[in-house]
Amino acid sequence: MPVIPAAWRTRLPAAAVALASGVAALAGSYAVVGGASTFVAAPVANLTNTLAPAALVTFAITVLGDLGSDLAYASGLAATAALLGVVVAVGRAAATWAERPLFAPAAVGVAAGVVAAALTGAADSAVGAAVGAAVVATVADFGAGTGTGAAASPPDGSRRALLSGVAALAVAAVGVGGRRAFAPAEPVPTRPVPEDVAARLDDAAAKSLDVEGLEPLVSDNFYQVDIANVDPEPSREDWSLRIHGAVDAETTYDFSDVEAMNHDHRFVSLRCVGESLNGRKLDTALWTGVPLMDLLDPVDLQGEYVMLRAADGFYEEFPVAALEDGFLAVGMNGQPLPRGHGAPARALIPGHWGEINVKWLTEIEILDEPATGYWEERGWHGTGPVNTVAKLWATNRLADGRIEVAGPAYAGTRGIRTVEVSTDGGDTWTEADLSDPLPGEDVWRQWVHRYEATDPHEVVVRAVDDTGTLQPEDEADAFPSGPSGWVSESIDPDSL
Ligand SMILES: Nc1nc2c(c(=O)[nH]1)N[C@H]1C(S)=C(S)[C@@H](COP(=O)(O)O)O[C@H]1N2
Ligand SMILES: [Mo]
Repeated sequence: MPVIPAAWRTRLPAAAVALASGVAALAGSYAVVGGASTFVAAPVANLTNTLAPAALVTFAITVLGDLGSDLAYASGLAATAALLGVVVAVGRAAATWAERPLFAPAAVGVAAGVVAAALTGAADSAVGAAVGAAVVATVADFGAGTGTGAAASPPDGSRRALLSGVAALAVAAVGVGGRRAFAPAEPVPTRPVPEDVAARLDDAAAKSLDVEGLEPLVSDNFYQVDIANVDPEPSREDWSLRIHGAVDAETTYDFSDVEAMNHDHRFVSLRCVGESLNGRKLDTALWTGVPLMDLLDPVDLQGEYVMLRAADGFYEEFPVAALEDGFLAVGMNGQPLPRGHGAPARALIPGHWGEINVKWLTEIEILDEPATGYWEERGWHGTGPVNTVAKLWATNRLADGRIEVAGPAYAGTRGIRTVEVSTDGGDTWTEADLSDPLPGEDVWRQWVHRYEATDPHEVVVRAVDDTGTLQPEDEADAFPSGPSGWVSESIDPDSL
């Protein structure tokens, strides 16, 4: 058996008590504010994301996918619990040093509360953290019947550690469980959909191909990609958009300025450069907002480049020309823009990879020289136009015995001209049927192909964009410039 040094043996239980109090502080904050940006773990978790080495982040995105984001958040939570544990230990040490052991739980609570307040700037979140930490400290001290703090002897120490662990679990169960049960994660404001929006959504529903398992033309589950584990939530009242840099007249708009302008509705698809070739980070919505040029014309742009900045600390740079057809979206599918998609306002830059469609937009800075965006600093090249892709998302056996394959196809502002399908591994090709186009310059279409087959075979699919260019066959991973190649799938008719 490995020998644990005596000094460690006495300190380990104290560290366990501190960590348990840290976990309880986390749970206490969550009980009060939930997944809001004032949750005590939010600033720490978001900072660890930003500081993580580029190679690790790329691995998490391209290999782990959603599990990667979950692990990132889990490590952010752990880092916050550890930080609060250290703070709590300092609070307890202060009580011990002042020879006031009975005050230790209060000192622990105050220490956790002060740090939570400093991290989040929110009193309610801080009180939750303070109460959580103090409860565990109280149980550990008085439950173990010692109250002698960090100097407790090993047997007492182990009992205290055990008690505090149980108490932390109880606080976590009550805090997180209670929150989940009584306050739904994010109440979705459902407003009546305006008639002109409803008519467009009906049109999209009617044009969606009737294929089992294929998402409709307006996505019912729009993907989300965030640098933050906990998204910001600037209110409409607090939000403003500052346009500055190489401009003649620096200007700041607030939300009522935007609301007073003429609104448009646009079908726009978004695709993430970090997705896999046949992945699901490609979706379409009907967005409501104002053309960016309505905001930018009075400002008189002088530079060649632009940096968009956001409330979560995200920033992306690209040539100013791409702003010309850009859009500031404040609504999505007839509802106010949801928090996860950038409320109250996000940029939509037609035909470009998702990453420059900056959410929670707060600043447009015009630059004379090129600069480097958040993802480009981490090695990605995702500020340009999207690659053309045809995806295979649905494979069905029809009642008449035929096989049906279908999916979306997208080529940004180049548009989709045709989609070709091969059912013999790429030797011969047939044109697929396409959904009727939705109005819009930057929107996907759906394709479907139905055929007869009895033997196992390989289906390959490829799109031709509306300039007549065939989707390139060369295979490339998502990193750094987006996935490339033709989607293919082995199909065994007997197993359908
Ligand atoms: N402020 C901000 N904007 C952002 C991001 C972000 O993390 N923060 N992610 C970008 C990326 S990588 C993509 S693919 C799109 C995704 O938009 P969605 O989450 O609405 O689907 O938003 C982009 N805009
Ligand atoms: Mo992305």
